[in-house]
Amino acid sequence: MAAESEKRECGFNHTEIEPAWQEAWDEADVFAIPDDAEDPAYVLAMFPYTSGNLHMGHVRNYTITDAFARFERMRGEAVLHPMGWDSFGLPAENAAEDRDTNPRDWTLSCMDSMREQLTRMGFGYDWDRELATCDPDYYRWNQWLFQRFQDAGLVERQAAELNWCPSCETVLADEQVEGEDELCWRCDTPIEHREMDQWFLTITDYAEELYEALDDLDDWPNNVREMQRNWIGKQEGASVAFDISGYDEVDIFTTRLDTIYGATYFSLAPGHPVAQEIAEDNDEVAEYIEMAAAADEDDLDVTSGVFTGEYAVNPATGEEIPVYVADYVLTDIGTGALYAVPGHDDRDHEFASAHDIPIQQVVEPAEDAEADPEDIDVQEAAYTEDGLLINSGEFDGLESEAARDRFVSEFDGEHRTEYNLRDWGISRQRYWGTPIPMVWCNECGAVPVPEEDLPVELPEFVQTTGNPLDATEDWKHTTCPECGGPAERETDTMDTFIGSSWYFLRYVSPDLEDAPFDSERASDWMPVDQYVGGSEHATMHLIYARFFTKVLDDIDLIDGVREPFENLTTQGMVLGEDGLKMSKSRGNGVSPQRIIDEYGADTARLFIMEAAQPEKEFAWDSEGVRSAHDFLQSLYTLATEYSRGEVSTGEGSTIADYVAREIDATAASATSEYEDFRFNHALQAVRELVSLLRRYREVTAVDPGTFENGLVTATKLLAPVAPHVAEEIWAKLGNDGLLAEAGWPAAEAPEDYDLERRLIEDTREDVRDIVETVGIEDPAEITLAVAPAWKHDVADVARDAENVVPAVMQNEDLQRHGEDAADFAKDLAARGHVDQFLSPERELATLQRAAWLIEREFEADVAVLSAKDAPDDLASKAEPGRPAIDIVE
Ligand code: ANZ
Ligand code: ZN
Repeated sequence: MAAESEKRECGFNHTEIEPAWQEAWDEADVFAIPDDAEDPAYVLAMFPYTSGNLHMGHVRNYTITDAFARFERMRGEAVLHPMGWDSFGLPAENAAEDRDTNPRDWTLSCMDSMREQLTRMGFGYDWDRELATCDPDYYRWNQWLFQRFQDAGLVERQAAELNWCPSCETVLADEQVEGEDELCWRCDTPIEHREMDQWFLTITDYAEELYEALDDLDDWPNNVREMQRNWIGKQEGASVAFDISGYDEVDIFTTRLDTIYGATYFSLAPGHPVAQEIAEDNDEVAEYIEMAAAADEDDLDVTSGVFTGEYAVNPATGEEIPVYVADYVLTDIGTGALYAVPGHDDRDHEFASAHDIPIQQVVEPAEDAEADPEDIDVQEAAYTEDGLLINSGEFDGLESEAARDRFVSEFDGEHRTEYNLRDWGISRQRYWGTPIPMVWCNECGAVPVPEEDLPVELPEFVQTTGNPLDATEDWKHTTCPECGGPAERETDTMDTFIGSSWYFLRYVSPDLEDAPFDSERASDWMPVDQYVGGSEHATMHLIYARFFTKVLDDIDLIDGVREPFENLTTQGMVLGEDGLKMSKSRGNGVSPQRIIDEYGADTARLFIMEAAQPEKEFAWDSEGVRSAHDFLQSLYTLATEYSRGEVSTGEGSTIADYVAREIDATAASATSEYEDFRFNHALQAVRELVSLLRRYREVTAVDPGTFENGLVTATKLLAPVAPHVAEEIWAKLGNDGLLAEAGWPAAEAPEDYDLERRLIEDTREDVRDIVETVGIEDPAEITLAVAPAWKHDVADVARDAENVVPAVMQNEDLQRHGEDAADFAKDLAARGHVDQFLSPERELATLQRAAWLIEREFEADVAVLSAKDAPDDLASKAEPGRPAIDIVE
């Protein structure tokens, strides 16, 4: 009992200190940034979807940005660290139905509870800049920007396949189609696929820049850049015209023009105009096209297709090859037509095998290729590598690459670049989103809602089988802004990704009423310096935001900012204690709430940051959580005892000098680790410093200046990660003002301090080795002797010499040491490499400062001597970086 209450008395109580410091920060407005700040450090976490609950992934994400923002702030930077809500989307409509409320009220209550949870974690945001995408003051700018994109020619109507419920007579979002059988979520009727016109942003206009600029995003993870490259899918190839008698010439797109001699059939996409034309007189083809249009993407395999009875002329061979219509050829890729080479393409091979089409080899492995030409049998499988041409007339022997170039002119083709990237369909047939600001008029067509009528606000929510906007008659019926006649509002809303494509700009001027953001300030404050979020956003969100930024720059809303995020960190997952992904069904989730209640936010933050570097995943570990908690308590206790005068103080000493140097070195290394986002390394250094202070206090009366500096430094270095307890200690040590606003420790390590550390470590290791191998039970006296200056001189000469021994022997100063110098030179030469060493004076001083560590470890007296003060036979064994060691029992 006594021990327990003693602990209470010394420890901190997180349930008291955490809310108190949160309030203090709030009152002092620590995290607000003035509008006139110049180019602040912009530290941003991907804003959360308003689910109502903070999970561990959020906690990790927001701990990382908060720690970095606090670090930058303590270093004297102006810091923009805002928070907001990605608050549109279908889940709110479902929740509204389940709970008999409406999406708005539901979403607002989720925001309230999440805000509260974020605050309890001690995250420091400039809440004056809070935004929510479902707020009309925000989404009016989605609408306004949509119209600016229209002005810039970046908005199009295009046909797209939608889910249609014939019973509810409504379009359904993908999420409203349930199960393998694709049933309507409301009435369980099997849905149909219908082509309908939708709103698109023509992001493909930016495909080339989005692709090429990835090369310059040096501070993005490579895997994210690679995922974006794949998503954009740039392919350099060629197009060539083929004749089909009785029809227009058909252009094909290919990346393998070198294989043209091997084309054994020709294939059109079902949507290709020539396929449609053929279908007019060919029932079989017509039926196939209809079937393909109705089928679901995954229903048809590669072999699905139909022979048209027509033939195309291969311009290389003059031969006629059969024309097929096949579903694996996509209408909107390339030209929607291709010549097929079953010998060298897997899909063509499968199709040809199924339709008994000949397979012809036209490329064989080159000499340096892995495959042996003898082993290639294209009847069995396609050979898809480059190589040397065969069966290609006068071009046999040509390399694939050269052939691709040559054939462009040979067969009247054109170089052509294609992208897999499609235009961005932004129409959603649901309620909880930004209304697309258009009106449909029978006379005038699609008419933009005039700027002064923005925002087009969402009407009250109603429960219906389809889209609530369609069912709200008085909202839907309006007049045409152009002719004043009766008209209907567009009832589609925007993809929620629109809202997250520019929110980082709104934070710059969140209350601005006449523009989405202050252009001048945004141009100064952007790009975001550090963006942190989940890797699931590697493609969509992070491509859309890049696209928006480029467009906004092109339409002069920002100036010279073409990329939104300079540094990107994608944080790894937090796994359950069992090493598996946290999930409800597994029951291995850890609730942030519970951890905060039990241990406090600081402990959760510290554990998470120590567990791994941000990019890596890690498993939850209760032991690690307790260790983090114990560490915080122990630092707090040490500081408390010191502040109460319970730590005995005395004069400065060599020990104090050692500790002082370690403090500086720790501050320096932790600072550079913070800069590099290696928080776990920084925290490891802090733990070591605190453990050193504890040992210091145990061996001697401490020098108060040094000891207090150590406590303050450790506390400051810890403050970004465990800010509440750090404030508490800071106050305990008698400091005024908030630590969150205090300066970062000066961070100059003593010069070549790593050499000092290595010398000390190596020496301790050597002593341990000797004690062990010689079997010394109880060492009484340990003598260390530093090498004489001439040995250092030999090492210096040897380090730069090509021929070590002659170089040393020709040195006049070293000649005095004759044989000895020559022997040592030979030794060094044999090692092939000479390290950097401290001077003999510095070695002596370093070891003297560290002697207490050895004394403590071996409970023996330690003497550190210069070469001339040491017995000759001992000193002669010393080398630079390796003092001689004598141990007496
Ligand atoms: C002839 C050829 C020979 C091709 C060969 C490939 C290998 P990847 O595969 O990503 O490089 N293609 C062209 N238009 C298409 C369409 N609308 N739908 C489906 N496929 C289409 O993409 C380029 C290749 O995809 C092109 O090069 C073309 O087939 C096919 F040994 O042409 B290739
Ligand atoms: Zn009209």
